[in-house]
Amino acid sequence: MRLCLLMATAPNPYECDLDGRDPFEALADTAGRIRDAVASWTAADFERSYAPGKWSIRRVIIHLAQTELALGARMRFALAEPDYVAQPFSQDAWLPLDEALDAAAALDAYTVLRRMNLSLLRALPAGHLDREFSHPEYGMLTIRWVVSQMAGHDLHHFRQIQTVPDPGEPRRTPKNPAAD
Ligand code: NI
Repeated sequence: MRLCLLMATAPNPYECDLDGRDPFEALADTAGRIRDAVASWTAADFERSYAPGKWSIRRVIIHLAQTELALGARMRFALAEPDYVAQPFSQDAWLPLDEALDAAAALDAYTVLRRMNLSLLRALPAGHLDREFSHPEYGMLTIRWVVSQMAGHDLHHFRQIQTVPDPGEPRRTPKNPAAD
């Protein structure tokens, strides 16, 4: 896992979560898989956490919606503005802002924003995926890099969600606890 991170050409923190999958294929797939995984859950089920002291699954899904919003906006700024410099955002500062959101609304926001972002990406003219912008911490990035970041980030959190059992099922052990 560590070797994979070292070999990345840019410090995409979720490169290993993708595990070689095509990021566009994963991006189009994971939100629906998350929705299916929690389809039978009640509001109380979403308040369970994937590990002691960690976010509840409702908060994880709020975080996914916020990430879709923030990175979707980042891509649009990068595509629309010359020499765009991304504004970093803190997940821990953002989460309380939307903490009142219920899990069903968070899931809807995440999945609809994903559809909107996929529509944008699929309609991009040739070459626009390689459009560059800068980030104060990561340096020069491209739209393509953000796609890989989003796709790997999804899978990272999907694995957390998968460790929380459906009601009535025994708790499962993560396949790779070290990666969580
Ligand atoms: Ni995250």
